[in-house]
Amino acid sequence: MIKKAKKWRHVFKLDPNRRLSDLALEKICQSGTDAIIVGGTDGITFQNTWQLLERIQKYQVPCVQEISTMKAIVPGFDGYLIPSVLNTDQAKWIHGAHLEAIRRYGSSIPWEQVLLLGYVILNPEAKVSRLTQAKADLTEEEAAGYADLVENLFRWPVLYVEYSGTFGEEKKVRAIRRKLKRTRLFYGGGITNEEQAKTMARWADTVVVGNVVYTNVEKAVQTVTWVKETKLQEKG
Ligand code: 1GP
Repeated sequence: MIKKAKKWRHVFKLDPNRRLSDLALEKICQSGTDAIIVGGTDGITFQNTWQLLERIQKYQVPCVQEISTMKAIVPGFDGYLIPSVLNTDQAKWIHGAHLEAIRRYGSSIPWEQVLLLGYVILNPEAKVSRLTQAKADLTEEEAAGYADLVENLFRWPVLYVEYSGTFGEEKKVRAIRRKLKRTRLFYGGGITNEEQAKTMARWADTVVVGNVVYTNVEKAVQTVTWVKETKLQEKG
């Protein structure tokens, strides 16, 4: 299942720690998005993650968990996304927590269902930025350096440009995109209207939409069409 992530064009990210009505959830699940990511930065528990998964499982849409804390890993998702934050000095967020999980769960980890995401956080105000002590204030060249790191040195499958909560700078996203050939680019952050959705859909293979689900679900649903009707720029 997680191999299908290579084809995702649009995904929603739902936060188990935020309320969403049944009707809104139905609209999101039936929007035509390629997948739902369940995850968030704070207040994530086994229970709220489990409850959200159960509600989403009534629908056909694939549903994966983005793991942010070991305590809330829930079996039953179609796949698991494992973030590794690259622009931090805190080893915990790069690979420390990951090693701890491997030590604890070792042989029972379903590796074929796991996808690694190399995170570059570019919004200094985002909660995730403060939590991971990310050096988010990067120049265009510095940001592009991370793209080289992920594409050419690490050869990781995905680079996730995270602007969580604010719309990103197109120039930086474009500079990152230009370095990537095999690595897939995920973009997330601040998409609330057509222009924003289309701008980032030109550069990012996969566009992640989160917050607007909770503030304007109709707009959120429209982002699926806006992203999918936008032509992705050629790579490299
Ligand atoms: C958050 O990248 C996602 O992790 C989406 O960002 O919530 O700002 O849409 P928004």
